[in-house]
Amino acid sequence: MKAALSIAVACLALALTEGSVADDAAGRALSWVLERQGDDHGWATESSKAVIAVNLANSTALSGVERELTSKQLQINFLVDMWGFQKDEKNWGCGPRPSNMTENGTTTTRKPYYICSRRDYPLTTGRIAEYVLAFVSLCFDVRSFHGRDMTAILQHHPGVMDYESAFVVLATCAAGAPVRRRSYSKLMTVAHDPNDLHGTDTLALSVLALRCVAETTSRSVDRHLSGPIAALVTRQEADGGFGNFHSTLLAVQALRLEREQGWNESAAVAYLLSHQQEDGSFGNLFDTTQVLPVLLGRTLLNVTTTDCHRDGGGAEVTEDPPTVPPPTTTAAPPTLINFTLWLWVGPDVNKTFSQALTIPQNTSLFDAMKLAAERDSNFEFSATVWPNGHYIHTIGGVHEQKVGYMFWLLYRLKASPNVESKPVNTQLSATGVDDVFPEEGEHILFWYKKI
Ligand code: B12
Repeated sequence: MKAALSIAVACLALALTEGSVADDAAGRALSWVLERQGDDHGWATESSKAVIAVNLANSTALSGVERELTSKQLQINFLVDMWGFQKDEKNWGCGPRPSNMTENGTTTTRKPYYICSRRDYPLTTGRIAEYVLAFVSLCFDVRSFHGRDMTAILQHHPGVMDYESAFVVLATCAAGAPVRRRSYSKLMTVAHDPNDLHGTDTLALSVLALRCVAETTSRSVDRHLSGPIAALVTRQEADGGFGNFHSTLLAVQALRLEREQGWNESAAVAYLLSHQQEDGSFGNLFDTTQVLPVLLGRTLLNVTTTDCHRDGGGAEVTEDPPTVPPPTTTAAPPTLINFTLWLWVGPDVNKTFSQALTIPQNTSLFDAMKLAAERDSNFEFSATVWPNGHYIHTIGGVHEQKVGYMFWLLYRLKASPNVESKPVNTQLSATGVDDVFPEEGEHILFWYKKI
């Protein structure tokens, strides 16, 4: 009995320690996010993500005038997005445009090797859903927003990707609007058989969305959740994560909400915490805003429980910004590495192109692709700029087709790709072109295929 008691006390102490470590980590992450708020009181393209994160982390962090100004800026962002207003390009971090070059008295227009524009940061269904969640977290009536019902806009654009469909159900439900039976029935199928690519993310978000529907719309949905939850549990890996950082933070939210026992929560939280940097961030605003609420035990569904009426409480924010070590500079000449960039077009690989490239070590794939595009027009590409970096939608004139589920997918391979034994999902890169740094002898493949 005594032994059992001391084990229980030890467990409680461990849980409290784990809790306070996560709280401390969240406090530092919150300070980091708040420090990045712009003079216009927004966070540029990441405003809705940041508003959701800050409101879920600490309902008084945005209070009084600060809260009013942040809400105003978010409304402006949304309305500007809705009206397709062309904002000043330099605010959107875009790359080179076609430029005029004069040589020996002759002016030629230099073709851009890649293009991105404000128009290329489209207001997708997922982003509208994210705006809805942000406004709900600020206690706006999204069903009567400047004369429009934002949830009706969502229901009319349910999204093509399964992840988007889950986001639409989640946001509509969180906004207290009726969710169509057709929409959540589709999710029940998705949750039982998620597509392999990004399957964990889609599964976890579907569980969150269906939980909301079960609580508000149809109790019968409850009995369809046990299969997907069990499937999610099996995706936890030895390192505590669920494949990668993003999948893990979604899986943790879903399993916590379900009060599921059969998984190792501490290991999952430790996995997330291992990604925290010295400055309190998790590398960038995208990742930091996504993980912040999770460290405090919140889920996206908590947007409905923020305390919108408590004013003037003052932000409980750590004031001292952590010191960032100055970057070290090395004068040594860069080490060069050789790798091969491959393009495969079509599920049956109707066309292939390859190019051997020599680049300084630690050059991003994005920069290497610009070099490849300058040398060979088959490698010219266009990218959109999302909060998490560049997303490649077109290469060599071949555009992605959302409706046909044809996309450019990125693989990292140890040897040349072989049409007889095509690459598999485990060889997909876990990050996009900005965060892939080709290594000596590597083969990197962009394959245009159906997912
Ligand atoms: C749907 C989706 C896709 C679709 C995109 C379809 C489309 N054109 O809209 C498909 C299946 C094609 C796809 C492809 C890839 N994806 Co993806 N995708 C997602 C997913 C499941 C949902 C995104 C979403 O709708 N979010 C909601 C909206 C509101 O947020 P958003 O930021 O505005 O979302 C947009 C961007 O995220 C963009 N997008 C989607 N994938 C990627 C990947 C990168 C690197 C970038 C910069 C942008 C981007 O499309 C979204 C809008 O449709 C997320 C999962 C997640 N947890 O976020 C992964 C995710 C964003 N994808 C990821 C990855 C790694 C990829 C690939 C690199 C995989 C690969 N090896 O090929 C490729 C991109 C290659 C390329 N061409 O540049 C990672 C990004 C990791 C990171 N460090 O940033 C995520 C987080 C999945 C994960 N758990 O790891 N993806």
